[in-house]
Amino acid sequence: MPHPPAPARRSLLKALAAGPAAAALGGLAATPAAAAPAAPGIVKPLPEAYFTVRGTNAEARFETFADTGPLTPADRFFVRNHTSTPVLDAADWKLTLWGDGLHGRAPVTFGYGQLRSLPSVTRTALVECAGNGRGLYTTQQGQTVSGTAWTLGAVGAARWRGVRLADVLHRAGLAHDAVDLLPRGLDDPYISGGTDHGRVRRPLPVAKALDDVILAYEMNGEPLPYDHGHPVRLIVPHWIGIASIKWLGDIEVSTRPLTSPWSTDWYRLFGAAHPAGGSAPLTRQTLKSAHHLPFGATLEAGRTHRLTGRAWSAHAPVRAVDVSTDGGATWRPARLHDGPRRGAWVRWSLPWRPDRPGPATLLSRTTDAVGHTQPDTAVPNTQGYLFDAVVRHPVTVV
Ligand SMILES: Nc1nc2c(c(=O)[nH]1)N[C@H]1C(S)=C(S)[C@@H](COP(=O)(O)O)O[C@H]1N2
Ligand SMILES: [Mo]
Repeated sequence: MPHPPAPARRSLLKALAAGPAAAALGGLAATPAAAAPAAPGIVKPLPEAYFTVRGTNAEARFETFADTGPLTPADRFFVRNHTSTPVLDAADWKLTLWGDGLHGRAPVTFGYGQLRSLPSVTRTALVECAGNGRGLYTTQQGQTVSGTAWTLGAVGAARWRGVRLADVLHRAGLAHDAVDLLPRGLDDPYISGGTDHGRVRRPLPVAKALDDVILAYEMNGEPLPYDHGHPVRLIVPHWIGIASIKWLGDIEVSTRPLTSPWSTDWYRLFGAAHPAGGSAPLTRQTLKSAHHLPFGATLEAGRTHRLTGRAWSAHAPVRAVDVSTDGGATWRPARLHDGPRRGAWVRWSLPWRPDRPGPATLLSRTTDAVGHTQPDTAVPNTQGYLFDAVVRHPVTVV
């Protein structure tokens, strides 16, 4: 059995509670929110106007994306932490590749400076948690599922700059018969239900790694923020968020298929509608759309409102968004404000003039260029992954 090398040295700066120091670090402009509520282990400020804290995680309030463009600013981006953000110093950081899938079979390391000196690539990609929308299995479909009850804000889009993982693998001497990688984070081991599951890690097939995966060191033109993986994280385009390992420390390279609890126990589909032992490990995200309105928003009768929102699909560019303002009885095509590009979301709008006061249900439905369309009901799974159904968005006309 190969043994992992010692973890890369980490610089344990003082734990930063969300406070004045953290505010200074995050560089956040003055916001309407009062004091930022602390989420255990998240460094950046989490103004209540922009975030809902859920355990060790922070969900973005989807409606507040109305004032953002195609990219989600780093200080507005959701955070999903299994434990807590490690504050790492790029100067001390190194990445170790090791395993029988390397020619030399000896570990190969890359320092931060070395990585920065390799040819860089920049691309826009969404990061979306596999559980985004999980809460709707319960609120919309009446099903009990385990996990963080996100609504729709466990997603964001950013412009990532970094090095192709393919380039690093080739420099490290990738063997032709390597099949799987196991990238692992430098955050603390994840302990749940009394079991130490070790550090966050999930197998990544070599084929995907060579295709479009990036070792990212910049987010929207700035060094990666602490909470989003500083100094280096993976970005695995179109795949569920867990694939994009933050605070990357080492990558096992193997000629045999690898597993971790993140591919065996979690991030697969279990339940009556799925194969007895569970589905294959999840890879691609699904498709969704949402309104830039809080649930229960009030809108004035007798006025024309400009409904806005966004739509996205991990399969293909968004081709159309249809919106219903009468609970699904009739539908109108929304106007799309961004060119169709896979891996980016599309902002949409539609005018609506409600005549009478009372409750109303708004719906939006994405169709992508290869014909996927959001179903009325998502097929349930016990851990509530990949919610894809049309969301029934309650509002009140006053
Ligand atoms: N090392 C490490 N990587 C991680 C995680 C983590 O807890 N530790 N969470 C994963 C999950 S489940 C998601 S959805 C994304 C979230 O990325 P973000 O916090 O930058 O939005 O990071 C992934 N990478
Ligand atoms: Mo996630």
